[in-house]
Amino acid sequence: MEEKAMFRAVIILLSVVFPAMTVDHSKFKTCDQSSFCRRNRGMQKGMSGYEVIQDSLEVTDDAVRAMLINTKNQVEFILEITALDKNSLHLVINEKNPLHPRYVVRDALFEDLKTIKGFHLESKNTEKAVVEMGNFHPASKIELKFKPFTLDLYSGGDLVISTNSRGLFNIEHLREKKNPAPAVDDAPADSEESNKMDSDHPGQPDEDDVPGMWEEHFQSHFDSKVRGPESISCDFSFIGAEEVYGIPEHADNFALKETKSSDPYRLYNLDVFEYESWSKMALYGSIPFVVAVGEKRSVGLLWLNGAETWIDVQKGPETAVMSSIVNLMSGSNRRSPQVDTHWISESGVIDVYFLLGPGPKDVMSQYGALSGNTPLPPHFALGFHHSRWNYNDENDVKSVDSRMDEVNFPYDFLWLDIEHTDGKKYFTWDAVKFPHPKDMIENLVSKGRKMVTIIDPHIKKDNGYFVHADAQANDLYVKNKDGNEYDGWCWPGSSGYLDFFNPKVQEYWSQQFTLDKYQGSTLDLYTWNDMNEPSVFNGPEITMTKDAKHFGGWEHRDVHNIYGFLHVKSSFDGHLLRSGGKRRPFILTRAFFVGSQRYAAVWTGDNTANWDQLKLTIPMCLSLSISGIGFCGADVGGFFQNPDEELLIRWYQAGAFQPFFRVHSHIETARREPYLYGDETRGLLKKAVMQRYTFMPYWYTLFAEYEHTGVPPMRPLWMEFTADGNTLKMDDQFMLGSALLIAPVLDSRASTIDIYFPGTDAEVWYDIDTFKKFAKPGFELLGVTMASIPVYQRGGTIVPRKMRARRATSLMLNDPITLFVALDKGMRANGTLYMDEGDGYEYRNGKYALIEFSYQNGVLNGRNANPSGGFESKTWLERVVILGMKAAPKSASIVVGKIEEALHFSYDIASESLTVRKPGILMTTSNWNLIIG
Ligand code: NBV
Repeated sequence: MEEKAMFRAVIILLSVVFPAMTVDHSKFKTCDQSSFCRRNRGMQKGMSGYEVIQDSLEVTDDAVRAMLINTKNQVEFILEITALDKNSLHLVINEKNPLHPRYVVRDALFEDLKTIKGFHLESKNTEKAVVEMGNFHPASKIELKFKPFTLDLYSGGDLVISTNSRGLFNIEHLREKKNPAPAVDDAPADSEESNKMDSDHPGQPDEDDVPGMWEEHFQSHFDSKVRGPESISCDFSFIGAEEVYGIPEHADNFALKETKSSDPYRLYNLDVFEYESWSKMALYGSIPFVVAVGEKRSVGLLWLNGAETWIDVQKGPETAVMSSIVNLMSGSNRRSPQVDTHWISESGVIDVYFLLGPGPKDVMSQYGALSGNTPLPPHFALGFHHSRWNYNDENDVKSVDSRMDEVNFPYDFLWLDIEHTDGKKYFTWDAVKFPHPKDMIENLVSKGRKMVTIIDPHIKKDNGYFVHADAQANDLYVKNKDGNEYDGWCWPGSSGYLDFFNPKVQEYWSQQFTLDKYQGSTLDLYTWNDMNEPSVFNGPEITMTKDAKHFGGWEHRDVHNIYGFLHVKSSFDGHLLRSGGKRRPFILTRAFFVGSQRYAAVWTGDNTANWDQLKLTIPMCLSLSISGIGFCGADVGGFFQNPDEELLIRWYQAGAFQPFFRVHSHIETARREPYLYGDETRGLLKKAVMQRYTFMPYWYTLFAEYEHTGVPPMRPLWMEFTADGNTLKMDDQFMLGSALLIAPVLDSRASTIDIYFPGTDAEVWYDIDTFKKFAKPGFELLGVTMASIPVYQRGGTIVPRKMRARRATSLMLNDPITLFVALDKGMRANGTLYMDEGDGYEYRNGKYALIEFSYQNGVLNGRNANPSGGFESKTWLERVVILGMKAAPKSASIVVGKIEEALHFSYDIASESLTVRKPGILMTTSNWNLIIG
């Protein structure tokens, strides 16, 4: 088919698949339409009937082991608990003698997980065993109750997580199909009947003949479940928790809502067209991880499973049961808060990590230790990106680039969407539109900029396409249930899907990025992995059929949520391969799973240009951030539809303070490059981007710290102000590191904004533009104009910035620094600045500078904490601005060793700010003092 005709066909197909240009709910399953969810959600409390076989209990220095039995059918299970460094426990429960092996997630977690010893049996009677974990801080205890099986975790004497206390634990053991065939879930497609599907009689999980167990229909799609039922489920209660957060990706509030009168939250990587605001529907990625936050402590729970998963959340009445026990034990009358969760997955084993905190930042570093931290991105990736579907040809690219320069609008990356390829064959270029890709890229690079091309995982079944030919010759495609090549419909038409579960495929894919293979590419061309849920236009729920087969014989059902993870892992490896490990990869992905942060940044997919979806950028990115994926962002301006100028300005302003900052939009939207707007609007857009650029040293320092600590740059307020309960439900403000409070304007025609200053009376905040001081915690109604980006620096912090305007961040690497020293009420402040070459891995050999700043008693000290690292930089200290200075000083001087030099300064009484000019020292100077006399 000719390309234009093909494109029209795809659009027609899409309009059939998605008729009303809004989410067509009938295309996506509810819990009731997913037989395993229906079965498990239908369980009544206390029904599960699993017991610990007392004599089987074995406690050694390094593990707790026991056998469980399902008393209803006598099937046995093995339970094992081990401990990981940094206060984490690992619980695995698997069938003792499964008919076939059950899928255990590999790859997702960090390779070097270290278990630690220290279990000790404290006591055992006929009801329970108590095991101490002395090596945890605070000391922890495990209480294993026998009948029914319950696992309670205590930390520092408090019950913090209870497993199966509501009796919803269940593992459907693998079994032979009975003869005659059990009832088939064969309600007619699309009928009301099919939507009801026995919801009045959900059936009990240990019965063998429940509809939907052995095969299932959804619309015109048939799922042959040759292995029959194999779902797992378990309840976990978080005692003392006020709120629970995480399990991205949903376009919903940050604090998880109760699901009593709705469907559970769903984790199933899906390409949802025009996704709705404030919805629990599954979106492109899945991280089955929650953080439970309470007044006293925070804990985390990772349910490591790559299959379709549903999670119920409940607070309130259930609380009474557990809290009354706790209160009885503690003698307290106060009802302690509690959040109950119920997790249901279609297959796999119970594979759970409990992260015992006790603080939210501890949970972040525990999760980072488990799933890996985000590696420091190349410096320029933190700049401003401009994209659209599509820039049409090389002339278009050239013109966009030069028109940005004509109006002096800074940017770092230009992106090319699917139309740049030869007929949607990735790793190729349209020969007419992009005949000289290397020259095109070089032209951008000469301005200090970079380029990205999109590389999707579906492969056009075209015999002339080398990837397809290689895939067929080397057996690299996913198979259907009969063992033939799986065929799905995507952008190129009939497509094969590479089986990234096959190590051979991972290797093959990586090799395609090498410069000799990817013709027209250079080391300055980066990668965007889209459609990797995987998106299959004619598949059930727009994705791959669950009975498709992967390497090792696993069904797609077992691994669906991991597919995109392995796609980006292979792309990341490809980037490393092409540069011989010398340059840092930069990849953007839409689908994700536990650990994707090790390889890629994530954006929130195809949002829409409206105010709700601007608001959603904050909770969606916070959910990703606390689930390991701190390098996140949303399409600025909205992907679908055209934002008016006000919305676009506000979106730039919010996006400028979110980690991944990219404008992107649908092929049918009007162009929105900043030079197309009048002076006023363009000026405001530019101001937002310039603000971003001035904070580059701070962003880069935050990302450098992130690689080590796992604490994300974009943070919920409660991560910094744990004791402030008012922050728990906050969706419209966030912290950038521990120094900046960001409260973007998110409402149309706003003339005021109600800002919440968190913490106690001890805090003081400074407006970063006017230096106005706010010294009282609580809400404050402040006036805003279209130019306002409400950002406040916390007293007690020092933030490094670069105040000179440049057309790209790569040109700013050696620019001088301005330090903003925001004094706390005790007239003190601290901060850091991390610097390295901006790319490559020499920093891992120590070639970096880490400057630690502290201000007290009128002296600002700077010291390079890594003076022997060998990192040289031309960056010098241009200015120091001290906020909260009550009176003008008499003198200012800089002292290095024995040399003291007087400096010019000016004091502004209205804003109580002191500006000291040109201290002039190199930032890498090992030790210096700036003395305010
Ligand atoms: O490749 C085209 C688009 C892309 O622009 C967008 O960012 C992705 O999320 N892609 C989805 C496919 C089609 C969307 C309707």
